[in-house]
Amino acid sequence: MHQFLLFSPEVAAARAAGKPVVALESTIISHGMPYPQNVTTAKEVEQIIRDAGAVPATIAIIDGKICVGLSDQQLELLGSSPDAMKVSRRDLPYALSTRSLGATTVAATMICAALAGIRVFVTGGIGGVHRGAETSFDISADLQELANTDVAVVCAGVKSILDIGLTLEYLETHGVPVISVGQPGFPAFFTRDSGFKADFQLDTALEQAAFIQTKWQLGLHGGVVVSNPVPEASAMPKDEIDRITLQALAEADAGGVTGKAVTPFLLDRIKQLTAGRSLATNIALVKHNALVGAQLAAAMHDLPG
Ligand code: PSU
Ligand code: MN
Repeated sequence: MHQFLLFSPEVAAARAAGKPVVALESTIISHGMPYPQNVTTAKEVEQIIRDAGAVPATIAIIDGKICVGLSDQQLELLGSSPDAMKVSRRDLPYALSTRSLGATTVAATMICAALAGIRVFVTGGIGGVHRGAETSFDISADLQELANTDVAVVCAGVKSILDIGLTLEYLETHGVPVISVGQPGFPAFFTRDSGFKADFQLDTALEQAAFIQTKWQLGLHGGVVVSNPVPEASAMPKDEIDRITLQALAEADAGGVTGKAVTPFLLDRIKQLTAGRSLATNIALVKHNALVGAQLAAAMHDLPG
């Protein structure tokens, strides 16, 4: 086992028993939602995964270790510490060697999940190509990780704070398949329709698992995006989210926000400008993704090698 990995008792037991395990990220806890809803949601999401027959493994950097599976106290610590570091691929060696408290992004969670032998990972939204990337060069490291690391990522698409079309182009260039669940369209996180189609619609966990297994059996390394739209009843009105997104983007621009601060700034402003209503949508979509991810992990587990 890798020297930096530390499994919780629950995840260690699941590994020993050969049960399906689902990875969860922690930046969504520390930077994606306010306290205490972040901690409550994290626990509820874990329970949805257990109820669906898989074992949740929330990943974070604590005391110089990659913790795979967190205790209630560790979830509380992450959710309530304003200075938890947002850790992507670049930041992992720093967070570990300085023993900082680190919340892993999609990219860093994929790296840690792969080290731990976990092949399915559930989140809310992935990072992508930012609007104006042709001058800012702001492209999330999540996309490059999807290009290289063998983990399937269940998400509700990408937020319209990003350039969704360019994000899909980037994924195509790097050979990352984008699957959609239950509809042909690629979802836009708060809304079900981004105006773009996914590459392949695969509605059942068995079909998704067979696709992913085939990719890796071919030696085609890298991730798969499994995009699952927010449930209809929890989606936000498109015109409202479009207006607020433009305002948040203008404020980020005027405030000179750059680098790793851009995404948390935009997420935070959207939360404030929707008076918390976007939080309810965010929670609903993560829970729905947890169910789809647990079913996918179980299906992959049951496939004959
Ligand atoms: N998008 C969301 N919610 C999030 C994030 C992105 O809708 O919480 C977080 C994820 O952890 C993602 C990270 O991996 O932001 C991407 O940050 P950046 O754009 O700096 O790569
Ligand atoms: Mn960025």
